[in-house]
Amino acid sequence: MIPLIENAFQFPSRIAVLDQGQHYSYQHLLDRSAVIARSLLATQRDLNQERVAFIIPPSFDYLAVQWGIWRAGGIAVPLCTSYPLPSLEYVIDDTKASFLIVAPEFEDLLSPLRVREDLTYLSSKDFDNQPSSHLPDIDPSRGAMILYTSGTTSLPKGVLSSHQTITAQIKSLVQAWKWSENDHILSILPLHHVHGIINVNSCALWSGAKVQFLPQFDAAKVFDIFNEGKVNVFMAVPTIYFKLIAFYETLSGSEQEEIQKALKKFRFMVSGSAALPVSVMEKWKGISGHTLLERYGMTEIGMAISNPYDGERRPGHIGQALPGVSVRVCDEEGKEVPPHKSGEIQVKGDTVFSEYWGKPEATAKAFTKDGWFKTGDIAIVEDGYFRILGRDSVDIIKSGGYKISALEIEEKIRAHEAIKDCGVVGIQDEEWGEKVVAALVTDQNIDISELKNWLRTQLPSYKIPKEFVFLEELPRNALGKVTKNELKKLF
Ligand code: MLC
Ligand code: AMP
Repeated sequence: MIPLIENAFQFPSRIAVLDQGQHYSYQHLLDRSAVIARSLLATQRDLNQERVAFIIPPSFDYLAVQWGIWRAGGIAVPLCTSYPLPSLEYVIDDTKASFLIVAPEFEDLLSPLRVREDLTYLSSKDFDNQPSSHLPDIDPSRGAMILYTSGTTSLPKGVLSSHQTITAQIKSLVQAWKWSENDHILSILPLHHVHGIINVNSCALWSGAKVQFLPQFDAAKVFDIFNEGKVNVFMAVPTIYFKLIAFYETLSGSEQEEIQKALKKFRFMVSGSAALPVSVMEKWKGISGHTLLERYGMTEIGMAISNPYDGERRPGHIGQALPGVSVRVCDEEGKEVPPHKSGEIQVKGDTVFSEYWGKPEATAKAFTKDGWFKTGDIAIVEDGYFRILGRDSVDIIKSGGYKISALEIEEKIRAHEAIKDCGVVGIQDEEWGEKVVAALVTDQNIDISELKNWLRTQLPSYKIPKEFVFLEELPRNALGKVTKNELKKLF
């Protein structure tokens, strides 16, 4: 039994999704996902946790495929729609996916994979009615989804979560944030990460609420939809609020007034995935009348800490542990520290992932002996509110809500024939939170725009450094390690 899908049978006639002007009921989603599940199964009784990779823009089709994979007993592997082919192939190979489902707009990009014999290539529009047959009974402890996250290793790791884990993540948020069937959320975030998948879509669908899609963020379109007066819940990363504010400030007085009126009617608005600058929080309050609810999470744990729905939402703080989640702060020896002392956030509970896919050593290293997940985020508790102070690694960069590994980018840049060495760091930036920048060592004349174009064939564009400096050599300490804090000062 997959709790999220079982739940949907309670409200078949309610509208689940609004997409490109079309309305889809929960029954429609259940029917379409059953068609997809039966097509995937063909002659098998159960996909038995085979991995099914799919590349589909945020849409009704995305949800129907995600649910279809689950109902067939597969593990869903959503692919990032802005990845170039090598990054997509890495995920497909690492998960050893046996199916790849491709939306029409990605056919050209993915067509080189059609010839692969280890991969059944399917078009997302090709599923048709199969003779009705029983769908497998799925034990919730089975694997449900693998999401890729960058870390302190150069290659991204797959985070495996079970249906049980996903259910616990959803239930915790539905309770804490008082979701109901009267809610209507705008879904604008990419759907290969927990923020969009769990917090936005899955919480809404669990509650019998409505999900309205806007497949690509666009500030003008977001405000147009808000002005229609139907959306009452919004969740985004700080960069999106920054961009919305910047656009709002270009509008005329009457346009601003219309937006203000629409926003005041919202039930609540959330910011997360990166630190919310107090200035953004205050400006947004001035526009919308809402104090953004800031919360903290991670691909491996879903959401762990949140400012209260009803109580004080404290600027610069992330709040308290969410229902069903245990959180502690530990020093370097692994000993829990008292309030007002900083340490690493560690998390335990049913909301925590199962394993890094195919990486038992990395999984073991990520947990303490007594089963707490080590987030690598450093925090302090002040008057009952957690406040993030930083991270234990300079090689992890958060830009516009995306986690980026400096090591992955360095490795790609070093593969360029003209580059002898390079160092990548994240520097503070108002818009992006952190901005990716690179120091290059070369004895040739390099055209930066050519280098960037070459990198675009290797990496998604959001990982490409936005600034470069040239150095004779990288700053290193006595042990020969690049001193990244010195590098940051150069930008
Ligand atoms: C886009 N660009 C970025 C970027 N996004 N650069 C750095 N960081 C980013 N995040 C660059 C593109 O490469 C492009 O560069 C230019 O900006 C315009 O691209 P775009 O696609 O038109 O940008 P836009 O649509 O404005 O995207 C910005 C954004 C997007 C903020 C909407 O980045 C986004 O959706 N971020 C959300 C990520 C997310 O969901 N994270 C949750 C992770 S889960 P060029 O050079 O080509 O012009 C998690 C756990 C938790 O963190 O707690 O939630
Ligand atoms: P990801 O691996 O993409 O899931 O990103 C998770 C990371 O995002 C966390 O480990 C934090 O570093 C960061 N993060 C998420 N929410 C917040 C927040 N509210 N404030 C600061 N950092 C956050």
